[in-house]
Amino acid sequence: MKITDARVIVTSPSRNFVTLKITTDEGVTGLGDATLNGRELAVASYLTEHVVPLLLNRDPHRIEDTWQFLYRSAYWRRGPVTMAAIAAVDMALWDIKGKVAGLPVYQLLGGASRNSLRTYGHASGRDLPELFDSIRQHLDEGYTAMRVQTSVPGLKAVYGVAAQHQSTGERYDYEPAGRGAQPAEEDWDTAAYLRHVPTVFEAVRNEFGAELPLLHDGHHRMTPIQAARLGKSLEPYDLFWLEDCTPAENQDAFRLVRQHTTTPLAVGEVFNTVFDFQTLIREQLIDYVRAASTHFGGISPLRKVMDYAAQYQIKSGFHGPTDVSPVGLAAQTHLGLAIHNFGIQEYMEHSDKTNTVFEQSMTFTDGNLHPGDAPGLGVELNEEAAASFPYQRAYLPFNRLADGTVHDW
Ligand code: EZ4
Ligand code: CO
Repeated sequence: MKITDARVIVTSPSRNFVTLKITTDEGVTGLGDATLNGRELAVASYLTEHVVPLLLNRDPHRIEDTWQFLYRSAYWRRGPVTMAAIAAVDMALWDIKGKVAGLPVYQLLGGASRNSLRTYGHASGRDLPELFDSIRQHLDEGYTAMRVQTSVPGLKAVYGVAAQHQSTGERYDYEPAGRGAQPAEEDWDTAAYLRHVPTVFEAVRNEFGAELPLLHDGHHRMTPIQAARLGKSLEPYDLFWLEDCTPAENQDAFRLVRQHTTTPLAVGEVFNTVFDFQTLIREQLIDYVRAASTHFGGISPLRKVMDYAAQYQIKSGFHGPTDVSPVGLAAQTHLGLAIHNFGIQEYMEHSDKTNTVFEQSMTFTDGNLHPGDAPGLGVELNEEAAASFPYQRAYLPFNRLADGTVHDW
């Protein structure tokens, strides 16, 4: 079998997606997700200009060999653009292998280790009544675990609050990137945040009881000692995890956090390779791996990092925002079903427009995802629909402190 065609399709149904479509001489097609929020065209160009010419005439069955070839022959390794491009190739080849075998990809990864994947939804509110309504709405939709984000008194716009208006005036929905020529500027005050968050979780526990698993995302905004303090102050409310409490470019930072708190820690949505997790896993500084198949080089390396994590009783909590396309979400849903150390799957439902472009076999029932039993990944691209939603420039917001200093967003 040979690869005879590979094409990049950029489409923007509600938000931008970059998809690689590989075709073989036998007419089998495979899809891969290369979406990098706010930098989509860089990955599209990396693929079109430098990767697609290398794929032609290769054997699509040689997934590991192709991955190693693209990773090592570039000489300059890693980075989000390169790894999103390699991820798309990896996923598309798994998709093809599944279709040729007549099996869903999870069967090729060892078969199902569970019936379906528990997900968590995204509850948020500008104040407690709005947050409680959001939690109730998610419970009604079947979710059995919930990420909780709220506004902070004194701040105009805070990450993750669906009903809060962006400075551009648009609804600040789950997808934080705003279409336009410039990123939206938001404000931030860590001291105000640290004072406010524990009061929110106390109120949520009082209203909803002890059993509902609650998660929270710190979105890389704290220093290590601030993160340690937040973890400690949230201990009475028994979080499922505290995510991205501090940036992890310096993995050593997590030692300090870990010394101070038993709140479980999750990190890794912006990581590209296993090396980003090396110290964190070996020293058991985290509890959940947040990588996304799309930004981590695909299914193959994500499988490897999960096998490494398994030795330390660390579980998966793969990144599942809307900027992971239905193809990327399917890829990690197949993997999550197969691995033993699955933890939870983030699920941010895609828009109706997105679901018309990406036709999916995946099901969402009682808060649980299943990738379906269609051969391959179970996602097909409706190219006609995709073409009707051309790319639109969009950027993630950025933060400034009160004195004008740029702060982590
Ligand atoms: O803000 O993927 O846990 N989820 C997140 C995401 C990120 C977006 C950025 O594009 O932190 O919602
Ligand atoms: Co996050």
